[in-house]
Amino acid sequence: MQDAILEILLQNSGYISGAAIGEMLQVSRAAVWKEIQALRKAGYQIDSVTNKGYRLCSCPDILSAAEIKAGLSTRVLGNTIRLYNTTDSTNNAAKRESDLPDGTLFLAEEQTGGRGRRGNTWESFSGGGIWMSLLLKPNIAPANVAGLTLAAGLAVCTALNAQLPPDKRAWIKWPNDIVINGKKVVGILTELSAEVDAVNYVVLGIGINVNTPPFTGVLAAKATSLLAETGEQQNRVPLIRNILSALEPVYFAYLENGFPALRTEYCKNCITLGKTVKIEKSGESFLAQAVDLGDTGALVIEKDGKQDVVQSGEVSVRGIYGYI
Ligand code: BT5
Repeated sequence: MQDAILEILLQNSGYISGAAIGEMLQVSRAAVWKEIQALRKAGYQIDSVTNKGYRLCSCPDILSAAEIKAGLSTRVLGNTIRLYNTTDSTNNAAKRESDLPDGTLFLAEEQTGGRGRRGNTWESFSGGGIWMSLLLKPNIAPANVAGLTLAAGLAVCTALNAQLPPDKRAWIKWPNDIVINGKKVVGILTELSAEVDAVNYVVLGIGINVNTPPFTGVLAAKATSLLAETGEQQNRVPLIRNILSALEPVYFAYLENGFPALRTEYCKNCITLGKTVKIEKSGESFLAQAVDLGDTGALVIEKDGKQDVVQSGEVSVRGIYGYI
């Protein structure tokens, strides 16, 4: 009921009486008052005036499905939302509930077993981060699923740049990281369940360090947060909405026309191109020039005057002097 009351308050810019809310939800005014108290306790500022009722003044930076949905203009992404205080990994949660509809969004305040690619761990502090996964049911060949990581990277980069100051521009480090000032702020993990020639579902996991505490140890040199880069707490709910809104057209464009539909925009935002990179492939590592992206989103590299292509799933790319 708390979510339903919040939804009503979010839809009303002015005051709405306890009686009117009670009527909408078929509960007593006293029950409404109790839930309003609980919302206040959770950090929502709700003004109340005799004879006028309640008005929502501000929301705390806690994730709320009702708040995300209130200003969401997407057709598919985020239509259903599952929000956890704690879960092992939102990617795992999506797999456990893979019968939910296409576009279902899974979110958690904390992940106890956040995962990166190939068995890597993903630090997922409690509160302050966006740990989200989208359950997708695209009608594409399994071989084309890897490109969804690139589509997600482009959308997240666009959404971040819309709210970051120009001197803190976000860039895509091919294939699946977003970096600011040379440090990783976003990681993307795409997982697939498929038959030989058909996709059952895809889980697109996105981790964003928003207001997370400073990194220590080895991560301090290569990871950062939006808070650390801008010096300001960022509100996560509008950012989640902006990511979903940026992702949906990019996702549909990719489904229809593949990576060529995104290539120009992706290249504009990709910091890897033009750099000398260290490619780590099957236990071997070598230096090469990153020159272009092919029609499937594979990285075109040049080594000893010869061009070659590396696929996102098979390599790690590092800068020669640091993370990028
Ligand atoms: C990734 O893997 O970057 C994919 C991360 C995906 C995380 C999301 S959160 C929601 C969903 N649920 C999950 O369980 N996962 C997804 P990879 O390219 O393998 O990078 C992992 C490496 O990044 C680690 O080995 C660390 O070096 C570094 N790392 C770990 N935690 C980090 C963090 N919070 N911020 C920046 N770098 C981190």
